Amino acid sequence: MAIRFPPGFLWGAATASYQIEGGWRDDGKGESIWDRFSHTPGKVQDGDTGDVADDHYHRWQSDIELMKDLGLNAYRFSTSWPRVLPNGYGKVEPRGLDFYSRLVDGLLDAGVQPWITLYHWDLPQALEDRGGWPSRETAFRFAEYAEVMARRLGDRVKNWITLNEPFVAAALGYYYGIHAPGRTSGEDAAAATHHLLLGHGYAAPVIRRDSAGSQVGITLNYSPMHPATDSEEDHFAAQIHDAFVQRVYLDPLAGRPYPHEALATRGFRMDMAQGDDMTRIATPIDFLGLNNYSRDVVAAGREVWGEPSPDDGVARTEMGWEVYPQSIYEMLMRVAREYPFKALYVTENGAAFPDRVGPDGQVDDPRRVAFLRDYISQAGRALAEGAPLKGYFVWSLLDNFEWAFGLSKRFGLYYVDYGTLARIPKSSAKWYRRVIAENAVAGA
Ligand code: IFM
Repeated sequence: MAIRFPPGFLWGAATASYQIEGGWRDDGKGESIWDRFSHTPGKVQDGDTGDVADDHYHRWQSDIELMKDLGLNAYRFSTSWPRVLPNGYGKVEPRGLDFYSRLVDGLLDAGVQPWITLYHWDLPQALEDRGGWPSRETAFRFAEYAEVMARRLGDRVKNWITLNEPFVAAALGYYYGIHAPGRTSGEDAAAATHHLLLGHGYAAPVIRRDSAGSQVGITLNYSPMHPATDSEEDHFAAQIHDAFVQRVYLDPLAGRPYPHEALATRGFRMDMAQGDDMTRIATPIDFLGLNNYSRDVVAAGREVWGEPSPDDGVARTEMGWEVYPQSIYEMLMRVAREYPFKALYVTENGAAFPDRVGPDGQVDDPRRVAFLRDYISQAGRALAEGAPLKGYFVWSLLDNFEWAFGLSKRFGLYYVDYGTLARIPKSSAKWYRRVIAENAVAGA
């Protein structure tokens, strides 16, 4: 049975600056924490870097053609802060800003709505050197950067996302140390969490002021937390993990306090708020973006990011993440039920599989087609049951630099040959083109 979506439902695809642009030193761009991290031996698989990545910085025009071929309504991309402000603040690099301005014009000419994410993890290294996100100053620098972007692009860009997955930026970057800048301090991670949210709170009204009529939101990662067994301990562990990964963002954005008690069980103290910080953080947003890939199965004492996946015969993607389509439904229903956000967008959903170019030069990826079909169907189910879901973005348009995994994981609708940088549409691209054209997804 086909699941139909309402007229005007937004179909998109997403990318991020460091993951696709390359051109890491072009046109006056400053160093980002990911440039520094990926150039540090041992940090990224196979020593890969984003120096070239998909070379989108030079191939953006032909990449827009790919979007046109798909019939995308919207393209979510991030802007690189150090490309525009090489020192993180102060002097603007006009060539960096011009790049994004040309990209936006190209998208609009192609009939594709630009959706900008201002921070997708590539902090200027100069700001990390001054303390990074654990420093309160970074929140104010972020708002200044948002102002530069909104002033230049706000006449044409009407959809803005302040931050992508602040949990990942704070926890993986400052606590687990497996992402840039590679720090491992609970205190720093807690401070980074607060200052990321504060940066969002200061930036959102600035964007609204300088981009008339725009919609402003923030994107969080979300995995339903399921207890591994029915034991009380596992139920408790799942609740704590939910607070640690999700509620620590959702609650203050909705005007509630941080989930202090739950965080304290893991030794986290969120006591760095000053003055009207919590009111700032709760500044009204027009939509909430949610990224979903799977659920987490949480057992007491094992609620650690990056645990090896149990060898339990469950279908998994190449990331080791369980294929669990209902997770997107559970996420949308829970957020719709418990939080007051008026509009929800799935701003990322997708899967990595070990795609290969066949002898006929084609890339057939039936597992990704099945994955997307089943997840999108579950999103449609949530919408039919009342979740205010307005749109959906596939992660990702192109295979790209998957952070600590380097170029080894392929999430794209388009395959990228990293030797020639040629793009090849996978079967999933052709399948998604039909979904967009029909505004419907055919059942299994
Ligand atoms: O590639 C990332 C993206 O940058 C943020 N969300 C998850 C994706 C897959 O890991």
